[in-house]
Amino acid sequence: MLKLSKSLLALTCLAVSTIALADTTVTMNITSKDGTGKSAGTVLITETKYGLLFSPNLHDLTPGAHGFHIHQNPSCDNDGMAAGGHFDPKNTGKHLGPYNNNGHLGDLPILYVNSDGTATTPVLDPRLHHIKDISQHALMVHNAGDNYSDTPEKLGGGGSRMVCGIIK
Ligand SMILES: [Cu+2]
Ligand SMILES: [Zn+2]
Repeated sequence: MLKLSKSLLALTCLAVSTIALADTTVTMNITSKDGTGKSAGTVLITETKYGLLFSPNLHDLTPGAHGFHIHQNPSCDNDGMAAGGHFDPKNTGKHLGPYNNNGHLGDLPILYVNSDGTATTPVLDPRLHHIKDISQHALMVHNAGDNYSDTPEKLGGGGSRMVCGIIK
């Protein structure tokens, strides 16, 4: 009987490890000329059945809403500008946010920073499912917010690039 329950346990453990979904941790830094300024923490990206979940563990940010995107190039150099435009594999040329299939695939939900400068609330992008599809691109937090539109300002009005990391 003991032997049976042990093998049952082993079988259960095997099943659980087989269905475990992938995750990756992105190291984030304040942008600078060479791309790696002061450490700003990490963002854990997890594959869930609802889409990719981005769980920030960030600090030293300015409080409030910040534009949060995947940018095309795997570089944070030149104050984040080397990352290029928003990840847009379908070449839509449109910034429409995370709940619209006709725009940039790299448009993530807004990241909210607490009054103490930390960001800890996870956000989900329901259009993204596999980490491999976004690896070798940059993950970017902007200084300003994001209205998920190209008007009145292009790219949601996020302005300059505050924190950046490379998705491995
Ligand atoms: Cu951006
Ligand atoms: Zn965009």
